[in-house]
This record gives sequence, structure tokens and C-alpha cells, in this order.
Amino acid sequence: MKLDNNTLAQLAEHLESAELKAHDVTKITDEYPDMDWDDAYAIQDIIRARKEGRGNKTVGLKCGLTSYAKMKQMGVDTPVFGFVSDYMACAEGSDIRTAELIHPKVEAEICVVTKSALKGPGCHVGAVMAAIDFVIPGVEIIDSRYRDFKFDLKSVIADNTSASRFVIGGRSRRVDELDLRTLGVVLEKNGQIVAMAAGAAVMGHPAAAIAALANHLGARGQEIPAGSFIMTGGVTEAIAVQAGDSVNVRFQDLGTVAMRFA
Ligand code: OOG
Ligand code: MG
Repeated sequence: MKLDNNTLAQLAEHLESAELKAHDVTKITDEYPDMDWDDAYAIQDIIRARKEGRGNKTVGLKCGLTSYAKMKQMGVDTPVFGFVSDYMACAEGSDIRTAELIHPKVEAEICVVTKSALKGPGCHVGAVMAAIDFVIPGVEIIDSRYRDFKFDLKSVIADNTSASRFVIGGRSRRVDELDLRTLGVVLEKNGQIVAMAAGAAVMGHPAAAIAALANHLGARGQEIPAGSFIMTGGVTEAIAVQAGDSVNVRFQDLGTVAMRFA
């Protein structure tokens, strides 16, 4: 750790209030170029504690920057991990209020709920497959607090990996009914196809993203508890949306997740 507790707390407050007031800020590594990975995750943990302290429940874990399309779009090469809170969940088919957001983008994500705990190190795709209760399709609405979505990995980790809203929909399936690698995803905005991919876009296999999350937590003495909702990361690049847009994501064998932006 390179930053003291006061600085960590102050940066958490700075980033969380940018989220809650929907205004952008410059990336924090501009002012703190020496901050390290532990500092970045410590800031995210303080943001989580602030939300939980106000009564917001943490309802899921997210993997980000797990597809080559996302890594290329953002110019980075390592997955990152964050969390989602109860107030970020939006109903399928609902209007998402852009006035509460800075510059939202949508991502199509294969999501799961686990039935047993996963603990790294050494967690692998097979262990993850055995721990998945069911697979469910989702859309994440990311909204980096950094101006023009320009950040580096440490800045984006501290900013809870741009987590902002998410929609779960379609239909769930048992994992043995699906081939997660060949599972096709078609993302439509205002009736036009704007991106498509298969599950393998996410680290070769979406379960590999969950194994990476378990190994990341394992290195910090934590695990993924049974019954966790986990988002494995956008399969394609993220697509910018604004008020008036409608988004429809078709997931092979898992139905469609739809929403409007108001
Ligand atoms: C970081 C969050 C990335 C994903 O699914 O790849 C993410 C960002 O691109 O702002 O959630
Ligand atoms: Mg995402």
C-alpha cells in the first residue's frame, strides 16, 4: 500500500459522490501516480462499506474487462473485479433514467448464480462449472466517473469498475443445458444490430472469468460465497446510449433482455 488511510477514505468519498451526483472527475492516478493495486481495491472496499453503511445491500459481484473486445476498447490487458448494489438493479423492460448517469454505455453479459462457495487459489473452469446453479442473461449499464471514460486499471478499480446499473432478464437455464463458449449474443440498439459475439469472447470461456475472480479473492483471504450472483463481463465492446434509445440483447437459448433509456 502506498496511500495512507485518510487519503484512501478521501478518494472513496470523492469517487462515490461523483457517482451519486452524476458528475465526472479526472482519473485519480493523475494526482496519485504511485498508488498500487491494493490501494485501488481498498478504495473500492471503502465505497462498498459506505453503501452498506447506508443500508444498500451488495447483491452481486462483477468481472470486467474480460473480453478482448473490451480490453481493446479501453486499452488495457487485465480483468478487474467489482460489486453491484441493490439500487443498481433495474427491472427488465423498464425505463432507465439517464439524468442520474454521466455517459452510460451498455454491455451484454452472461451471468450466473452459484450454489456452492468458490475459493482460490487454483480455482479453474471445472470447479466453477460444478458450482454454478443456473445461468441468466444480463445487461450492465456502465458509467465511468472519469471524464470521457479515460482511465487506467488502478483508477477504474477504485471507481468500482464503472458499475452503475444492471438488468437481468430473459430466462435462466441449467449450465449443463448450454455451451457457454458457443452461446451467441446479439446486441441491438433502436432495432439495429450494433455488436455480436459468442461466450468464448470472455477469456475463452465465461467460467474462466469467475475462476479469475475466485483466485483474486483467494489471494486476499476471501471467497465467492454460495448463492452469489456474478456478472462475467461484456462479451462485446460497450455501446454508448442516451435518452430515447432502446436496447434489446438476444442471448442464444436464454431469451432477450430489453430496456429503454429515458
Ligand atoms: C470498466 C468496466 C468493464 C466489463 O464488463 O467489461 C466492465 C469500463 O469499461 O468502464 O464492466
Ligand atoms: Mg460489465
